[in-house]
Amino acid sequence: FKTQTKLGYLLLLILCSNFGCQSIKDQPENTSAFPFILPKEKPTDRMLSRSMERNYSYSAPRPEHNELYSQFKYTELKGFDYNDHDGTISRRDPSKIIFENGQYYVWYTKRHTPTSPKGAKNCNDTIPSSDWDLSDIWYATSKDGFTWKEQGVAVPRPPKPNVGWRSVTTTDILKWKGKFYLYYQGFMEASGKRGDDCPVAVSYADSPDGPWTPANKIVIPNGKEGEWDQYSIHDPYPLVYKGKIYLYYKSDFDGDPNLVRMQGLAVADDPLGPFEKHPLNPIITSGHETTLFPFKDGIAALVIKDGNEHFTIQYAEDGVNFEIASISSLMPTAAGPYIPDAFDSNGNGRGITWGISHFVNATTWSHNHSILTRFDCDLSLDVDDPDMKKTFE
Ligand code: AAL
Repeated sequence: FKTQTKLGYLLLLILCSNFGCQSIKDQPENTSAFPFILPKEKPTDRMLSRSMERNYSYSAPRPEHNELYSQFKYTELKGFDYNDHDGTISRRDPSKIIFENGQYYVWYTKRHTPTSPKGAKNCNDTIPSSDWDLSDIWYATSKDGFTWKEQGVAVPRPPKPNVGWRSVTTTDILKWKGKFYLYYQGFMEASGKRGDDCPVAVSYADSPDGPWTPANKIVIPNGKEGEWDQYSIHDPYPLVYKGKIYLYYKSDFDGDPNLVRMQGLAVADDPLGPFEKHPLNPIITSGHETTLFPFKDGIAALVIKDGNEHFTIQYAEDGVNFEIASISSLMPTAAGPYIPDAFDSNGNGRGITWGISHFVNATTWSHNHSILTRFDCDLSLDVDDPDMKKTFE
């Protein structure tokens, strides 16, 4: 036994000297204090702490000089009525914003029910279980992005047993070859009764004002049994990238004790499918709702709310392999940015400066409703004074 223990220690020593301690051992000996001006290039003549190593992996030493860093400013929107915020009207999960016919367009989940949500046990055909139960997809237009006019329903819940008969929610817009496509979650059961295990459906139109024709089929199916996205495909979010439709979505490992939310990608040549799920899925390990935009020749993502990398802004030069570009705070929930080049696919993404997100009033079930709000940020390459804009002082 003793010989075995000694051998064990010896092995550990060899392993440690070869692997564990290697990076420190191989570093240069210089341990003198850093000079008073932060070196622009990563020093090679001295030892670096892990944190200093990492600091040289960001694009700038100060976050506000990093083009993918921003703070976020919020402004109340004009034009939406909320019934004195009694919980009977809710608007949430806005789409990205597009500019057509001289005005901005946004689509969103709207619930207008006789009562506020009462939970899965107390819901029925008219009483909602959750904030997004018994909802339809509505749209609004604006000339300035602050005052909006609600235009009406774009995609109503279809009759049973079509996809989404219980609720249609969480939509996003694609423009492809002159036509418009709205992707959305189609609930076949109340939220809270595993109705949230829903797939994605699509409707299409020749104009952003509709009329919208439902394809009446599942366009992004849940994963097969045992796959990470077997339970749900949420927050469908299409962009056009490299001449194809890149549709990002959220799903979750059915974790114990909680769901572990991550994001996947499905790619298609035709808006009605078939969509091919990316072999590297999940491609973002954090976040909740999806918010992405073309940036330079890649794709940037606002990663918010859930996961080890929540409240970061990330970048993938191939739209797939995301890295943390910056860490932020008070980021917009369920953000739908105005993306002028969302469907251009020209390898020259310009970024974003504003959009619409939601705030949830969830202090009690009975008053659970959400409101849409405007956010402003500086994630645009067209605003290039690094000392301006990044902080809203
Ligand atoms: C959201 C989204 C999806 C979920 C629910 C409604 O913010 O992630 O839409 O299903 O919550």
